[in-house]
Amino acid sequence: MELKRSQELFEEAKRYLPGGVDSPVRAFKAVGGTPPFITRGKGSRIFDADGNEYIDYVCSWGPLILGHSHPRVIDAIKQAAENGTTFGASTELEITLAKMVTTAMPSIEMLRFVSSGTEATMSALRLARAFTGRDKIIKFAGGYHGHSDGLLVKGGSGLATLGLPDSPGVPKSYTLNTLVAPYNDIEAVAQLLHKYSGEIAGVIVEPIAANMGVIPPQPGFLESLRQLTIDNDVLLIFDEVITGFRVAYGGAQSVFKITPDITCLGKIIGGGLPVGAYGGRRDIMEMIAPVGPVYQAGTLSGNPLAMTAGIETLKVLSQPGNYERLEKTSAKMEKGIAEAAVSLNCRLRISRFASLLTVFFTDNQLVDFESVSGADTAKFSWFFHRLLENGIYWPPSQYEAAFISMAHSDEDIQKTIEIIGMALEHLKD
Ligand code: KE4
Repeated sequence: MELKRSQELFEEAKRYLPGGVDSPVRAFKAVGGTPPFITRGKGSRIFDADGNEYIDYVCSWGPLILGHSHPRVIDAIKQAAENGTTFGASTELEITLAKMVTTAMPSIEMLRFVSSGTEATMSALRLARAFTGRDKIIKFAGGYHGHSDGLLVKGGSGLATLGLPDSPGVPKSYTLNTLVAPYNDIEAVAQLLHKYSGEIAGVIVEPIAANMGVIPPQPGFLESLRQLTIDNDVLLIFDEVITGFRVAYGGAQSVFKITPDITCLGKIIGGGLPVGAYGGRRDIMEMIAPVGPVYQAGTLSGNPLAMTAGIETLKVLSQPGNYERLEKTSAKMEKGIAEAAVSLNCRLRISRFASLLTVFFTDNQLVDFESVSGADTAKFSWFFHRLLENGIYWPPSQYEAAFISMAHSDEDIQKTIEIIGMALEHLKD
């Protein structure tokens, strides 16, 4: 796989951008090598500056559940752009997308659009603290909720990838109010709620963890979390930036039939353009300015192009049969990898929830960040590069999810399984 042009671009980019990237996980630091510079994407494929073609399982880290450059999304954006790109004033588009989101997720009676998942969770925490009058928040080790100061504690995603569970530059005082429990450990949450009774504003959780690799909730974990937060008068915040409209049209909350107090969204609702959102009970949301005293604002919040891309994406997604087809494709992928691993006597764990999937090079029971931290990241890096050089663009980190889209064909999946089988051939024990 020739990467000459990408290498040139990477070297030039490093002069202007830290690590040559605008988001750390793109730099391939954990897996080494040169990250391909992408020029275009179409359906399940992306193409790099050297003309190489890849089947893409990063899908921009989740937004592109329809695949790249879906014709309806592109046409809608083109038309909207003819009318202008941003007004700094309200548009009907925001109402249209808000209606679609609140219909899909009835726990969200009212919401505010922002421009990233980070803004969504940061604002949700401020709101929870204001609503309850309390300062402390519980998060889970390996949970990643964007890069706002108070949440950069035992974070997953790029923090775990780079071995930076916390980050310099975050004052100790900020993190004193961030309590951490192991994912799936309801007893630990109960102990924190007891120890800090009356001090905790909320619990923020990825209902299906996807930033330490994919770790589904153990049976009863989310239900117990909901009951504990009700019993302790603490808000439950579902971070559905990844799972929203991914695992079902109604998100994880519709799968587990749990009503959070606040939900954070991003990725898919922007259809590939920058969008985040936080929303929930009306009595909580009406604390947000200008109705209430909690301030939050954004120049490009509710951007007309981003709203248009999100609307078109949800219109396509809401058509019957889509999620059933995506489930079949994803199950075929999981089955193919599992069969290859067994036939090659390769010790690995495949963790999948709907179209989110991670191949872990460990045989630990995968329940929390500690259990995934023992995965063999050297094996993962080797696996990653064997796939990349054979035209499979897999997430460049053991602590990320692979995203399967509605654009991935049976042929794509079959080809991917064959190439994974070839890679595992060299990794068998
Ligand atoms: P953004 O600020 O990156 O739009 O969203 C932050 C965020 C919040 N909550 C969850 C559950 C998330 O997964 C994310 C961001 N996801 C990572 C991938 N695991 C984004 C990729 C990146 O950082 O480049």
